[in-house]
Amino acid sequence: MAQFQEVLKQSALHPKPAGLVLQYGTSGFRTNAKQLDHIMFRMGLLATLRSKKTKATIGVMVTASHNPEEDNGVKLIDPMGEMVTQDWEEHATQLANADQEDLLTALKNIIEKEAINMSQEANVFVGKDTRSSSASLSQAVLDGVSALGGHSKGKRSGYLKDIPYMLCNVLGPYYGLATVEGYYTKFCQAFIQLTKNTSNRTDDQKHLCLDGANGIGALKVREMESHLKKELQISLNNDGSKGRLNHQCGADYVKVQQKPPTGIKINPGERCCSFDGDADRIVYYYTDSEGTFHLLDGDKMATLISTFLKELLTQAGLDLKIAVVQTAYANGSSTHYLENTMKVLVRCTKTGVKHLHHVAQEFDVGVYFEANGHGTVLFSKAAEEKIQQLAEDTNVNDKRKKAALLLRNTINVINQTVGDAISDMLLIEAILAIKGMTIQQWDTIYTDLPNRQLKVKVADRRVIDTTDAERRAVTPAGLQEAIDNLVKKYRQARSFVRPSGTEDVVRVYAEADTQESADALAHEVSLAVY
Ligand code: NG1
Ligand code: ZN
Repeated sequence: MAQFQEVLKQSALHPKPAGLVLQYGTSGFRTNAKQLDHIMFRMGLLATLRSKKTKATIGVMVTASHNPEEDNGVKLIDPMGEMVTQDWEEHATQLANADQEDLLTALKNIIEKEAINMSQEANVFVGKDTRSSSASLSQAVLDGVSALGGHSKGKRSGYLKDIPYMLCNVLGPYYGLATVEGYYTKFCQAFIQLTKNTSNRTDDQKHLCLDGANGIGALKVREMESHLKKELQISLNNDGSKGRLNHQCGADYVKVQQKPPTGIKINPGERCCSFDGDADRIVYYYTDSEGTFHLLDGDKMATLISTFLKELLTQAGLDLKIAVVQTAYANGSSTHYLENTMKVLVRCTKTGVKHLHHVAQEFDVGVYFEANGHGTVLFSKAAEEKIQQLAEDTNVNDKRKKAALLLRNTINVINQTVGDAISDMLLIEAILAIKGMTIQQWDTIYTDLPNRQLKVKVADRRVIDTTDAERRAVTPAGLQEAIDNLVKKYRQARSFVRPSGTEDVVRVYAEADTQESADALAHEVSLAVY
């Protein structure tokens, strides 16, 4: 077929380096940008097939999130903003690793296995972050799409040049609003509605210090600012005009280093937050009058949000099941507080937002966050309908009505398709405004247990297999027993190990009653991993 001839011709311009093997992991393909040209072309091909199969638009995001500037990556997004299924992750790995001369065979295998009708039209939406390699790599995706006769959506021969990948998030439920303007309007209007009668909010609370990690989120916040009508005044640092992406800044740096981004002057008590490079993670922080740094991570956000929603559901008299979904990395104090003080159902699942998203879908209201600041809230269709009905009901008392209206606007400020730092920021800002709460007051809801995360390089990280949402190691034999014995030596201690899904390392996590104990336990456990 002529189509396949074109694939052959184009693929010669995007050759695969001999011997290179890459795996489609938690975050798609991610490695040094120099190794990714053929992968991008092939993911353009695969996205076109996926679009033909689903008869819907597929998103391709070119980004390596919080990784350094020299890396890049790519992941495919299904029509509702979700990650592609396991089967298609395997197709991606196979297509990526096929030798140049076997590419057509690998492609035809997928077409056959998935019974794809090749005459079906295909649409692919390509987005990219601000890395210097992203322009040519996203062009390689587009070459793949056009080689198989797919259409790519957007401006200028279909290339969404300056629209960030995060807009792929609005491809799904908010399809009608899948433009930059639509995105700003929807979220900012909801924010303004939520904060408009907040008598407890001081002018000070309208000010927020933001570290944009020199990434795409910074550019978008600049464009969005006017829509906020001064209801939120953002002083934007690391806006991409000088510094390098994620370099000594950004959510990952702040979380892992437990310190503010380099070069930003923070006044004591000032409320600050950092996005990661592709703006799907956010963490908050402040320094106190003694200069001590305080981090408010994904667990603190999940706690604030779920407490707020639970209170509103109670006030509205709505019997909806709410749960918080966490991973093994959630601080033990947050889980304890949610279960014992807030009496909220908590579920623990494997690392990676797709797992959290999946579990959150089981509830009327599912709040999910990874400790690193990646998360959102999901509302079931039935829950949204009940809230909507109550908000429109003229026969309910003022208290219930007010709660229902707040819930409705809260739904509108949330990007339910996937974690989105801008929407999460507006949600947190709105809750703090409504509660008249300072960042210090939010921080003292519970006190984090001191913790430490380490990376260990091993010959083959896959020898470690885990169970119980990654909290226990099944193999190699004896490892879990060794960890259990080490944990017994410390108070309020917990530790686990798991192979990373995005880096060639084993991650060690430990928490205990003091920082010294957490550090010592993490160190001892990492020695047991060797
Ligand atoms: P791995 O490398 O599997 O630990 C990391 C993060 C995840 C998730 C993914 C995708 C930690 C401990 N792990 O996964 O939470 O965000 O990257 O970016 O933060
Ligand atoms: Zn990210």
